[in-house]
Amino acid sequence: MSKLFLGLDSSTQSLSAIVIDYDSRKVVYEHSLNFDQALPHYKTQNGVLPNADPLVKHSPPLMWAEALDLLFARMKKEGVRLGDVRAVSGSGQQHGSVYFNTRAAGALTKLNAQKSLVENLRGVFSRATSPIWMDSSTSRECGEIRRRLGGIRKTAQLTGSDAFERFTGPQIRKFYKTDRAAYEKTASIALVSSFMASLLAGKIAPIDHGDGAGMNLMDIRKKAWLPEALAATAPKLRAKLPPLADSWQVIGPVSSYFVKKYGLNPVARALVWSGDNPCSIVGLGIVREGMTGISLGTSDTFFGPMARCRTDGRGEGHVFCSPTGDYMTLICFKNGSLAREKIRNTYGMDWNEFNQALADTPPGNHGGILLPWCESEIVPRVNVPGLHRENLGAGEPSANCRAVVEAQMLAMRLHSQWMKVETRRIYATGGASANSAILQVMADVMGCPVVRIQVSKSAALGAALMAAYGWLAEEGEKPDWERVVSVFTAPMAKSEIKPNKKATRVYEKMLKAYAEFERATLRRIAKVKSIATA
Ligand code: XUL
Repeated sequence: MSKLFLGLDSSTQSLSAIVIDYDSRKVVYEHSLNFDQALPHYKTQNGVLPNADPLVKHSPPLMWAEALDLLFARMKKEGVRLGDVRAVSGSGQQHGSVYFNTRAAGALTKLNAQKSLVENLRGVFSRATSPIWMDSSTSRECGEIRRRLGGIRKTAQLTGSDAFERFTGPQIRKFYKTDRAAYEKTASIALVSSFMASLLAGKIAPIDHGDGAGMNLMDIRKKAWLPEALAATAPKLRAKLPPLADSWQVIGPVSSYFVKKYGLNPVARALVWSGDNPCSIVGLGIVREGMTGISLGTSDTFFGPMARCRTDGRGEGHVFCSPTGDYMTLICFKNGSLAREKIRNTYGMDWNEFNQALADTPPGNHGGILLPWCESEIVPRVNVPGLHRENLGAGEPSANCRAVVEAQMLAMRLHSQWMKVETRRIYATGGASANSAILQVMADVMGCPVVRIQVSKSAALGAALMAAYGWLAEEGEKPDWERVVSVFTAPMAKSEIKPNKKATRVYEKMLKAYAEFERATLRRIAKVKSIATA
């Protein structure tokens, strides 16, 4: 019997599945189900319920459960060998929370295969909808929690991140403040990941350390619930939280619901799930300190493992636990493709002309710097959008194209220094990673080689690999992360882009000038703002 492992990914807009055959080292099945299209009766837009308040973003947990039934039904119909699946794990959009009442635990253990999951789950929620990561309605609660914990630096030091609107703790606090009766009726709070794992395991699942770190509730070093954070959030919270667990921990056999209904093997193991970012680093094969992932999308994200826990004193970057047992960072720069496209469009160029502009200008841009904060920026925190130039005129098209890319790469280098990790190889992914001219600037600024990796569904693949790891560990095989992931990720690493040593020396000097200009600009913005509000 082949060793198949199933990885699921419950994301904002869809539920995806990947099945891997561990011995033949192949992905044997891939499928995605879009919530809006497959389940239109929930009336979501891009997976989110419409709301009059633009800051409020909720989704219905029953939609995620119904999607799970639908996806299993499709896999069965399409002849996926579900009986050969040894273990199932999954990935969930981070931070979103599900609120169970006292009936939930009993209902989960007695899931009836004659009924649908939706029918089985009727009456088990103390809150009908789930706030998700796109919700930004909790600024007041963030302030309250941050103050109780001793400020930005301290909050980040204790929980891995400053208090952020989308994080679960501030969301729970808002629920407690605005609907105390429903909060009182809440017996158990789950993340999207642990909610889905609970369905598969037929019991309330633990929250894993990776996703747990995105709550502002977990002691990032001890990997345990942090009493001060719980007290700062809501009363009697400890009793409503499940235990924490390693990301690859086996919960137990899969629920008989999935055995009877879809033909899963009764000995198949249900694992703890994690968040999409922790799962993705496994799916991309980034499992050792020194490997860094950079995703170039609408926003650019920088993520990489850290063997030791360090936190960002400015509270801009996040620290989560990596499924491998190390730590990982996630630093999100909002003005990614957003800014590259804005500058390109300003000068009426297409991508070929943009790349030619990079070729026509020297590394270091003769000292020309552009801070491309076309929209408010997350790292560094900038609330007033604007373009800021030094030694650079707005009438120099080519130099401005180089300046936007150099600034983005210098900002990544500067704002990841707190990690104290030496990047030895960068794994570039996301839409703009197809552009070799941009990757060359990345290699030169970071002073290390860059490889492009194209992994579709990296979170679901990561989950399947975590299922394999957890199953092998339970079998007593002492699996090694690098070996487990290499099978699926190494062949996808295409030709390497090497740094140009001379250019790297130029950027080492330029980093100081960039940092100084950024600091001066932030000071100027703060001053203008304080005069305006005085
Ligand atoms: C991470 C974050 C998002 C979500 C949705 O902090 O908010 O990446 O995990 O993908």
